Amino acid sequence: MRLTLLSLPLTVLTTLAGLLLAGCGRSDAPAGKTAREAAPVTLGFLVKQPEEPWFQLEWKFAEQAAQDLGFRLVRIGATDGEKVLAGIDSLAAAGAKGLVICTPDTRLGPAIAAKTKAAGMKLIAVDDQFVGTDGKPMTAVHYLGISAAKIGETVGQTLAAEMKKRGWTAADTGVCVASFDELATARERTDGAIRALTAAGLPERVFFRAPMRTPDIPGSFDAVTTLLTRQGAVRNWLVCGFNDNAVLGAVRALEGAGIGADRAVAVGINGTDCITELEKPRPTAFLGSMLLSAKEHGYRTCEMMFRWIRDGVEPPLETRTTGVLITRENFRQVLREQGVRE
Ligand code: FCA
Repeated sequence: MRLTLLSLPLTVLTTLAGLLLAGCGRSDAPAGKTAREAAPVTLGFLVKQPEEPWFQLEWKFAEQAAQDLGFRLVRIGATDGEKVLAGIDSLAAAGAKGLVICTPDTRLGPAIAAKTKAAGMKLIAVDDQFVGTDGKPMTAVHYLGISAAKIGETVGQTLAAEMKKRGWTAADTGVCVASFDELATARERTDGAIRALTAAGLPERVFFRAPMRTPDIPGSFDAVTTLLTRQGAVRNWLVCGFNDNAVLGAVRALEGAGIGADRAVAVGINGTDCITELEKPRPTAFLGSMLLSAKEHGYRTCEMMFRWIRDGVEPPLETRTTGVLITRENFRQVLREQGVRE
């Protein structure tokens, strides 16, 4: 259903969203007006990888906010710059007042900021912070993202603890880093993991980077396959990456090289894209993941945007969220508690 909707033109989506919401009660209508009389606010929520469970969950929680607060939500999946700019044009034509966006390319930041400003739309970047023409983060644009370094460090500490538990040593262990350095939040995560593993006593020579060409499972699979053909002498592997897919691609590449759960241990980030992996009856090398809060990223960003538009309450310029480790032992319960799963 969601994918079918994605392929529809934006105007159709907007109409559909309007129809769907028309019947919903709106407890947040301005005083003196019923929900039906008040012109509903339209907000756009654009994501870079609509097929990734993480982004589908952000949308799910954004929709919850739309229902609770009574605004219209237009979901846009935009995998490249052209689609982003076309999406903003369509939103402007639909009279949208705000955009929450995880852009496919953070260097589009200045263009996105200019275009939304010209259309009178407020803007919040989510997950991936915009980068200015000077290569620095655009801190003047409101942003909600994860505490990337801290979360990466927890990944590293978890891997170090597991290595100790298994009695592996620096002499027989390598660290595979499925990296995607062109994205700042990705680089901060893997740098954090490397820092923690270094602090746990691993020397520089045991770290091996596998730079991903694309930020998805095939991108990681290819990069790690190449790494493994070069480093065939390494006995055991610790694996980190910037998100679940980066780590899953690495785990599949290790399996392809005949290295399974007895010789490899991997920890992801997102916690939303690895659920089927954790459900597999036989444990793979994928030990667990840092579960991020899709609700904070999807619901809270929309709530901030809505209050900003309706009540003039400007959100903080920067908000950072945390993560919690899920493993085979606790993932069902934690996912239920966080509203990710029934
Ligand atoms: C980035 C990643 C996503 C998710 C998000 C919080 O956008 O690509 O998978 O980790 O940050």
